[in-house]
Amino acid sequence: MTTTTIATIATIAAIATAPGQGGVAIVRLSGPEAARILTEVFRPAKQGALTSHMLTYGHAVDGSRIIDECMAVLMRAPRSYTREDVAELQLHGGGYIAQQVLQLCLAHGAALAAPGEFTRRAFLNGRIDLSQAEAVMSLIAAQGAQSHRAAMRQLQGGASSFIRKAADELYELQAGVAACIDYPEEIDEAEAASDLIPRAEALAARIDSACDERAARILQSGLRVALCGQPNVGKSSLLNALLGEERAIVTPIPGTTRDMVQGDLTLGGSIIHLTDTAGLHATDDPVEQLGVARARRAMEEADLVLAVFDQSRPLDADDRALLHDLQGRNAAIVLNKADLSPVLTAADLPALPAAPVLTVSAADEASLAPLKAYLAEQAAVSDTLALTQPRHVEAARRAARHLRQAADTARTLSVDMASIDLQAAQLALAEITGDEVEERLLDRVFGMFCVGK
Ligand SMILES: Nc1nc2c(ncn2[C@@H]2O[C@H](COP(=O)(O)OP(=O)(O)OP(=O)(O)O)[C@@H](O)[C@H]2O)c(=O)[nH]1
Ligand SMILES: [Mg+2]
Repeated sequence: MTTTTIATIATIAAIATAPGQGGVAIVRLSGPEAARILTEVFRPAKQGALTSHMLTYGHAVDGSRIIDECMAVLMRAPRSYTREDVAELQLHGGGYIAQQVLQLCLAHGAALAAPGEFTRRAFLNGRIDLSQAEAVMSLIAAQGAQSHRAAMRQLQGGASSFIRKAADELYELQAGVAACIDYPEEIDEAEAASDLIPRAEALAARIDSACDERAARILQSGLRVALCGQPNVGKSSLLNALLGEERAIVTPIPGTTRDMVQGDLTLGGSIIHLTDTAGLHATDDPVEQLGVARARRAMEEADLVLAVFDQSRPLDADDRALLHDLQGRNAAIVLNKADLSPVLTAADLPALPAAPVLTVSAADEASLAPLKAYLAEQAAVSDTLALTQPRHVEAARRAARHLRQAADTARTLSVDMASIDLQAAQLALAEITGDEVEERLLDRVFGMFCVGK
């Protein structure tokens, strides 16, 4: 006789709201014991069973001791976030009460939820696919309208439908290859290759065109902008003026900023991460040298370099060296101190076709409008982008590479050998929606969530 062990699903619990004081704190439960545990820790004001999906007034209790006056809701499976029974207690905000109620739930048999475990269950129970689960995390992390829109599109299945369409097409290619392998006397190899090659290449091109690493990164973490230039040109003053606060120290002494000073602002619904850096110049001071090395690193890592010059001074050798460094980078030239009489103008600068010249005065807020408009434009990402997560873009690029490899294999070796590349492409696409995932990938994705979601 064989014995089967049925893995019992734990009922998980966590505080779903952010730590700290607030109007409301929510303790959430999910799993087969959620309803029972709720009845242990919640006493409705009116006697009677809790109705599913109905908010009920009552008290959080530990036996006869009242912990809080609260609201509770039970959402019976499958009409819940996780598709399991879910219960929530809406308590008064503040860590102490929520912690007490959570401990009570644990004492009544719940297990503490891991980060992202509620959403992981929603995924495992088929309510959402992996890309939608990640969209939940992006929604929570969204700091501006642009990343919010992208996350919403993804949650509504934007990425999934693009990937599923590509996967369907790929299945057709795979079916063609399988037929060629199964019926070699009926299907001509050369004919099959001439069908497969252009279709695999076209699909690879379509997938590639949906991939924009820069856009995915900007949506995820904003546009990284480095303010660079010689000492005293007004980099820190510009940082402060753009942020609208005195974040960095400003003095007439060259070499004031030594470390990087950072701040975020929202322009046109996008997040801009500004980094003010130490003035670039040759120095014997070891502290300044470290600052200059950091400034160079910030320049390397930036999506956009704002090269700041003092337009009341003529261009010197160090300025020319900076202009030279800008070649091949995404950069703009900012001529600062426009309120002083101009010595340096756009005409004195060597031609840098890709770098616009913007004249501003950190001392005059209105003069910053064109610079702000330029930053907003740089951070804008198309609203029609199908893939908006770096993980998805990476997997899609991999799928496209395998497809091109399949075309090559069909051209140089044989159609049946190409089936290996097609299968690899299919697996890469399935990673995005989570149709084919390893436990490790799930751990990585859901490990980035907060506890309680
Ligand atoms: N007139 C005028 N003065 C400015 C302007 N911007 C900055 N300054 C002055 O220029 C001096 C240097 O400004 P900072 O912002 O500290 O310059 P920085 O580029 O950060 O200098 P370092 O930190 O030394 O690299 C200060 O005295 C500022 O008040 C401007 O637009 N007009
Ligand atoms: Mg400074």
